[in-house]
Amino acid sequence: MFVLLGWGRGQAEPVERLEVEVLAVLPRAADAFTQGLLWHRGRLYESTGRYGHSGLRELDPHSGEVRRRVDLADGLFGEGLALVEDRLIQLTWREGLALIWRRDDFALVAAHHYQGEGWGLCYDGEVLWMSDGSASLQRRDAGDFTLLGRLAVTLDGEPQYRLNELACVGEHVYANIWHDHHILRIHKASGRVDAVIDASALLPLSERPADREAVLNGIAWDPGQGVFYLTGKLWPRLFRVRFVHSSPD
Ligand SMILES: [Ca+2]
Repeated sequence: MFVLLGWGRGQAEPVERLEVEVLAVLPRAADAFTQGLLWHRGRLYESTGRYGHSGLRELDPHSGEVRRRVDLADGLFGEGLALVEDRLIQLTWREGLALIWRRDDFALVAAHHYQGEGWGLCYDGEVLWMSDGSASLQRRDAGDFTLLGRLAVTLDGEPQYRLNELACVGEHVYANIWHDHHILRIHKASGRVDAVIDASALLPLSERPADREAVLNGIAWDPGQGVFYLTGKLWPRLFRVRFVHSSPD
């Protein structure tokens, strides 16, 4: 009996506790209310939010400089961003519109409609993963944006709410949490969080904007270098980082 109980407990693999190793600190435009961030072939693409300030930008990941930008109509609040082939897909918060942009020239070529709120988005090469502020991720068709299913996200069996900006990396979806300094590594097959990354050390308090919504948001993966880019809403800095095991005290 005791053996069986012990065996049962032993099946739950421990959740890894990771922290952020900063490789580079980059300046960037502090007017960006970042809602989506992705890396592609030496460029960063960013979706910014807030009504009247939303847009799509291309940044140089070395200088932080804005290379291209296009503004959204005042009635649209930009959210998560993903790249499918040569199309950037940009969510909107409460407008139910996924805007399809041609990456080459930032021409708006189409839009898909969806129900509910749009928060984060990433593409894993097969399907899109989308967050909506709840404790589950939506799986959507990369072609026509049809909802394919939902994945409940749990940490030690508990639902994890307010999943926000996303990055698809192999078998995982990384999600930063709204108004929190943690990033979750979510196993796509099970929804189980198998690592928690503490990103609290990123931006010194002295550099934090006064705006209470200026929270950690924005995670992009560069597969060539094996590094992540992180930022926050209205933050004056971008960070090139790795996730590493916490150093023992
Ligand atoms: Ca992202």
